[in-house]
Amino acid sequence: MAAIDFLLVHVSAEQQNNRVFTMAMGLLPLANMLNQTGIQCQIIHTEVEKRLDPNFDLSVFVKKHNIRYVGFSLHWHFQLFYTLEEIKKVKESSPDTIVILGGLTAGYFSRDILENFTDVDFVIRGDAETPLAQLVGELLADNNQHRLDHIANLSWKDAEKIIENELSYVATSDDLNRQNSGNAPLVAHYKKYYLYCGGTFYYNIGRGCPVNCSFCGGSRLSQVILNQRKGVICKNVGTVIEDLKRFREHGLDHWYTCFHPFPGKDSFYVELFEEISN
Ligand code: B12
Ligand code: SF4
Repeated sequence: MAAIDFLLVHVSAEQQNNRVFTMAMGLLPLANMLNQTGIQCQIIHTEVEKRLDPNFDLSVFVKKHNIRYVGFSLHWHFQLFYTLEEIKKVKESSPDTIVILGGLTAGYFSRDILENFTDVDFVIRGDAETPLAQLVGELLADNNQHRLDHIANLSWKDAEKIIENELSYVATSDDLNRQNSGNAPLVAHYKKYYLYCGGTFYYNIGRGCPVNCSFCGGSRLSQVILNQRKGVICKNVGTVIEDLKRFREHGLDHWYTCFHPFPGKDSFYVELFEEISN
């Protein structure tokens, strides 16, 4: 296996009737972005690994491969306990490993997490693309003078003080258009992972939501609070087609989406599906 500079991890959760198995969709483009800048990044889904090898232990994997940076995706709140348990074990066996958290739940509870869980070094709140690239750039730079105060959306510790940099990076449609979301092999054992997801890949053509369902943590209002996102953003049809083609090249042609950006106006999807049928 090639050396891994940065590992992204999804930890599954099972609580009463709620099961969190699929990874946050945003992980694949993040991993791809890091790889494009020459940083070897891989995604590990701990439950997939355990199904393939019941003795799989993330902390052993991290130590064996001498992985210095591990990013945990804490998106769904059900994952909180399980993710922190894995982090504890990783830090026990590899104390020098730097742990970075991201995802909706991590972002909202960044201060509580940093205050109460000393094993977590950084939390990226909201959209992560530019902040993660900057953070990894700083951490990998060949000096000990890391400058962290300029990295948008970053929460970190300076001695015992918790510093929350401004939540000023909000991804734009142009950012999404530059992303490659379909590089499925970046997920270890991706064929098994997608098989366990019912042969389906989850992929949204944009971010945000135009409405406010009262129960939803991703509604228009929630997005303002969590991500500073004030409107919906969308990829253009051409780049969506490119992503779908990439998934297909990796044997994945069953797409599930959950995104309705323009209520009452179906022209985007009509155009997209016309393109797909061509
Ligand atoms: C699409 C969607 C789904 C899809 C696909 C989910 C997926 N695989 O990502 C499906 C239908 C499968 C789904 C299922 C569920 N969902 Co859902 N879903 C959404 C929805 C509508 C959109 C999410 C989205 O657009 N994401 C955008 C993508 C690109 O970004 P992302 O994946 O979040 O990743 C970015 C950041 O989070 C961050 N990031 C993520 N991980 C990491 C890790 C690191 C290290 C870093 C630095 C950054 C980082 O960086 C990424 C890029 O910026 C939201 C509501 C909303 N409008 O936001 C609810 C939402 C996220 N879902 C929610 C819930 C509760 C669920 C379920 C638990 C429901 C249930 N009880 O079964 C399940 C969980 C299933 C599972 N994981 O197995 C809640 C989460 C609330 C919470 N904080 O826990 C939301 C907010 C809706 C709600 N009801 O409140 N969901
Ligand atoms: S439409 Fe979906 S994402 Fe938007 S607020 Fe309602 S439940 Fe949440």
